[in-house]
Amino acid sequence: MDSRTVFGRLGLSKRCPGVYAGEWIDRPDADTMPVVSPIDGNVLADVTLASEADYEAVARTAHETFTNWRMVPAPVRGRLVRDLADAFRAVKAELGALVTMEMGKIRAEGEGEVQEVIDMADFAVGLSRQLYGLSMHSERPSHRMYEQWHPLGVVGIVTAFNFPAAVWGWNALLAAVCGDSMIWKPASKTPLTAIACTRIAAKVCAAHGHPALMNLLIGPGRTVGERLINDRRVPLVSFTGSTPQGRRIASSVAARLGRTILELGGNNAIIVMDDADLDLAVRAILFGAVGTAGQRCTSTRRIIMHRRIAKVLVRRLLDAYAQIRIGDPLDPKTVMGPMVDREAVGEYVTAIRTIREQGGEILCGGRVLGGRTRASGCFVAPTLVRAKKNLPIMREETFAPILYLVEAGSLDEAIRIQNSVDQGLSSAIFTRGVEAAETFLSPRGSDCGIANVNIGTSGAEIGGAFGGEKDTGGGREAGSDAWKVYMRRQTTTINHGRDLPLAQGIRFGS
Ligand code: UN1
Repeated sequence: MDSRTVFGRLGLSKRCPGVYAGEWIDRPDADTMPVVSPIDGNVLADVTLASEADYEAVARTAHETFTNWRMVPAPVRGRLVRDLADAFRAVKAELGALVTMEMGKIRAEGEGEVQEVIDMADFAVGLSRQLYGLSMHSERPSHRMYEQWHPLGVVGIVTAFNFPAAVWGWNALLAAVCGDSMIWKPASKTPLTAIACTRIAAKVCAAHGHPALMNLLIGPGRTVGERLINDRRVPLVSFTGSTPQGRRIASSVAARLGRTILELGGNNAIIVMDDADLDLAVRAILFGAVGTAGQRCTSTRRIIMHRRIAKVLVRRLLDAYAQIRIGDPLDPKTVMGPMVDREAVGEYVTAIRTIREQGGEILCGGRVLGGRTRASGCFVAPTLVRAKKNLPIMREETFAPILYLVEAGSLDEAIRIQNSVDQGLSSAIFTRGVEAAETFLSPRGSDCGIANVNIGTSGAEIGGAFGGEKDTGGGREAGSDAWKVYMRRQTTTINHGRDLPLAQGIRFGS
């Protein structure tokens, strides 16, 4: 599929407005930004950027829409989301290809990401009839007590380049059934996917009479991002990105007593025990470490291998790494495409230098891949690093296909190493033994938000709550009861008697 077809099917042009507030805002004097494909370095389109005045227009419109949308019954809100699911189904291949062209993940993963939006929409439709509150027994006679969940307000959704559609879907589709309107500020590295998703959403929302439900704001974090974070009309900010940025956003939003959902850095490890099925483990490690060119929050960054199988596992990983097909991510045979841009490649290069300085042994990879077909300069070799001891750099999340291999002599030691980093997103163990598996899942096991057995660290389904502990920020998105953060809880007590008994048996006055 070429970019012409994709642009045509998704309604994109060479100049795309980057602001949507119930209608597309395109001022002729707006600043523009080129979107460069990491595949070949070609400019895909120019995108116009929001000014601070545009922010105000978006925020005002989103808030107005909220005041109407909150009064629509939740199951009726679900119908809009059901139509959204169908609209995304209809362009799954094209939107998946756009993700590939814009940020470089392979076609299968690009389409998988769109599927994640569709799955999330299906989940949200069901949820629209299940926004349950509890009812309690009142201690007072002729009293009824229960809780209900009301829409919250305008939700700010700030997303990263690596999942340019799915993470918006996690938030937007829950927010929509919960009765919230929203403002999406996508990463400036992936504005086209955001524009395409918003175009799809806008059409459906308009058909349901709420054109400004899902708004878009592409612009610099310094100006429009800051406005969003500090805006009291936005009671919830959902942020996906780095830990330092998340820390800053959290403190700004907390200062005005707003809520945040933070999905920040990961530093995910797989423990491979001596009784593991190594076929499974190698396949999971490959997908986790090399998938999306190591640029998922859930990417596998560390392998903690039991000393008894270390030698054979390393040999098998070296064999597997030698066969990874790196190249054009639009080619179905490719397993790893480019990194998102040259800046990301720069970080990879710096990390490789640091690894060498700290005494890590590069077993394979460790270099930028040149050549005529790789003119964009964004292709790198996936890298295996043997670390005799914990290198300081292993504490950091380097967003690149670099995998550290360390040994452990026991399960306890492996868990200690696994938990020794600041981040706490995803984790996994490969073992056939119930004792090791259950210990890993027990309170003294993995300290992460996600803990898997005989499954890698990445590729979670939407049905579970997604997120992590410690420096990962503590937020939860997508499935389970993640919806509750998008609503406000109201506890209600109704007196249907003729008396006014007080709680705690207090007698007041006569
Ligand atoms: C992310 O990297 O920010 O579990 C999200 C996964 C995907 C989502 C990753 N479903 O790998």
